[in-house]
Amino acid sequence: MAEELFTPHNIIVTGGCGFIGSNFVHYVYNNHPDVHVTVLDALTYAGNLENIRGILGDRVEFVHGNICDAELLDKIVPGHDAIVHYAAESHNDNSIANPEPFLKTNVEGTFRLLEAARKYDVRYHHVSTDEVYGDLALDDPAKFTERTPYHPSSPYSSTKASSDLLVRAWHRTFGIRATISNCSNNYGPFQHVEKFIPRQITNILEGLRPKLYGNGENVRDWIHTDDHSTGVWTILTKGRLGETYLIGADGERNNITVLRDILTVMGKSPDAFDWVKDRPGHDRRYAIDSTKLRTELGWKPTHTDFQKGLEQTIKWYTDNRAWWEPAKAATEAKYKQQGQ
Ligand code: NAD
Ligand code: TDX
Repeated sequence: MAEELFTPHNIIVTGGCGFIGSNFVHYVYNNHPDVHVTVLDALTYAGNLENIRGILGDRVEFVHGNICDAELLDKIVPGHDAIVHYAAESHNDNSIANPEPFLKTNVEGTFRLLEAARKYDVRYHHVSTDEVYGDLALDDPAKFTERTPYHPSSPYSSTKASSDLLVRAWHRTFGIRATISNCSNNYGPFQHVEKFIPRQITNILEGLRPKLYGNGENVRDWIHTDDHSTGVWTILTKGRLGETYLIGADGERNNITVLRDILTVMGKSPDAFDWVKDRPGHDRRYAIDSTKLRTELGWKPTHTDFQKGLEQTIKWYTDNRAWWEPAKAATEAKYKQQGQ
């Protein structure tokens, strides 16, 4: 296993009140007690301070602000030794309905952070997605690797691809100490009810029927968010500067299989769902080959029992209605308008 090349003490986590960012903050809090975390989050519709409230204190501090705010970055970045950048507009359907915030946050926001990392010589890790590679055919044995050409399909994935390219240019031209990770679909606690798995679970809990896009055959490569956290930590501390690493846990499943699993675990008929309008430009299949991260840096996922992870996630949403109920009605109203 590669030696730690970088020992962070005082990191900024952008988007640390969102789904994956807040799970990462919990991971650092629980596993790296010598590390102080400053969460920088604008608390958009997707951010929720409740996700980290229980660990706020000496080791986890919260700053309410926007990553596009250069003056704010000038105030908070000095004194930190790394930025781990999770903040984003993250939902494909929203990017189709209204792309502009995606350009602002994902492209301009990344630019501002890169400039701050350059000015204050701070290590920078960029959290990105496998969607930058576009999609694969359902019957193609191939998976994405770090060498797959960029070919994004949606406004969301094209802004994430743009941000990755900015990071590469800032590393090469200005020498900023940067790494990039591209991860597959995450699931677990604190995921917004707009996303596939939480939407279906909370629909069932509310007495609504789950909604499946298109023919349900689209494949996603599921990874538990805790495995994403260890992947990012491994790259932050051991990754080679300027490199990209793919994070994935060999979790390919089509949507209809996942939906039927959810229905079955929740005691419903596996056919008790509605077929709805497909997503425009809907990517068919994502699949990650994470050999580089595994062999070069010695990472491996540990939450690979998808059935068990799904059952735990269903239990989490069942036990935490107060967390998701405030967002549910507005989310479903938006989907209804879109015919989904
Ligand atoms: P999320 O939508 O749940 O959370 C995004 C967070 O960023 C929220 O807390 C929000 O308030 C904050 N934010 C948004 N705009 C901001 C701004 N301008 N300034 C400061 N904060 C802002 O997203 P997520 O699903 O947790 O995704 C986190 C990151 O991981 C994103 O960069 C996403 O592209 C990437 N990613 C997600 C997945 C997935 O399956 N969800 C997979 C691979 C990569
Ligand atoms: O109600 C639904 N019904 C449905 O069939 C929803 C919300 C989704 N779907 C389908 C669309 C996708 O094929 O389920 C699949 C997963 O959808 P999302 O949860 O919206 O995720 P996806 O578009 O795959 O993108 C996610 O993974 C990659 C994250 O939202 C991105 O931030 C990440 O980069």
